Amino acid sequence: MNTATKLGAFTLGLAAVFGGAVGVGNLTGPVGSTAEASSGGHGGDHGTTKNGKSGKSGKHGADTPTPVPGGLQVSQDGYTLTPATTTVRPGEKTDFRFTVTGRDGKPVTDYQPLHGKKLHLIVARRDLSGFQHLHPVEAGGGVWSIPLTLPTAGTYRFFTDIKPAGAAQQLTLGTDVVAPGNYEPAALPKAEQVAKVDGYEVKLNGILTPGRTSKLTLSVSKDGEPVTDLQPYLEAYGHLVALRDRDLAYLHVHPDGEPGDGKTSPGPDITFYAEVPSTGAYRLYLDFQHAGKVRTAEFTALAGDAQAPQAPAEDEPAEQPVGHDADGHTH
Ligand SMILES: [Cu+2]
Repeated sequence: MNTATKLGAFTLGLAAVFGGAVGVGNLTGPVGSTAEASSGGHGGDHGTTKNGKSGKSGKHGADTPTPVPGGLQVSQDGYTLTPATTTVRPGEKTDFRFTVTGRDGKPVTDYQPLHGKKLHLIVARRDLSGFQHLHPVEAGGGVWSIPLTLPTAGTYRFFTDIKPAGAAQQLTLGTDVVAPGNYEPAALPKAEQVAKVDGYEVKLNGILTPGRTSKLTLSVSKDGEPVTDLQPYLEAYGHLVALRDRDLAYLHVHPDGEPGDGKTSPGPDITFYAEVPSTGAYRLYLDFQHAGKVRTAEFTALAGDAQAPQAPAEDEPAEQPVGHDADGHTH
């Protein structure tokens, strides 16, 4: 069939384009161990974040080897993200289709749901604008389908958060998709602790410290009043994705606590534990649901040397990265 031929061709094309990057990934250490240590999960797998301590490849020289963050590889642990097309016309809605192929080369059809979905698709332009969090549907035979519009020209990064049945851990695979045309890359917005969206104001407290678990608190208010009736969205009061500036390394962190656990309130605060792999700038995207609608608040945050401005006075005294406890989850 045409489709099969097409997919085959794309596999080859992607292999050629991304060969270099994949090679680098392989050189950094056993794929299994790096992936296991990655904190870029969509939440399902707790207990995999013994990050800074887990490296053992010895190929990085004297420094502690750093696990490879999620989203940088199109292929990992034998699973490969294969879009049916890597070009999408800007501004036009298309039926975007892709497969994830497994070790046997066939499309994966059996997934373990993560936060209520078998597959989460995150899209962002490479300048960190145009964030979308989508949930494609299964079109049969392991093919995923989603109506998609890339609003403006540019190169976009597509991430799939998945846990194929039988895979050792969940994976974030990434591929580029181009919307051809001239475009001006947007400058990264400066680091700010308040983001506004749709009449909501979200305040970010906490500091990202590379290699350590950092507590982040996001407080949602509307018209100056704290929002205390956030609605569960995908089994949480908030979902936070962090993308590293320039290479779009991907971290998906989840809140501390979940709806219905008897101790997590529906706002105004949503607490996350995040671990960023390095210093530098990150773009944070918080999805939250209120009054029946999901909105995304975006922040630029600086980790490490280039730290964010001091937290305001009302921040908790021990806002510094809370040492993480034994189970080391990424919530
Ligand atoms: Cu999702």
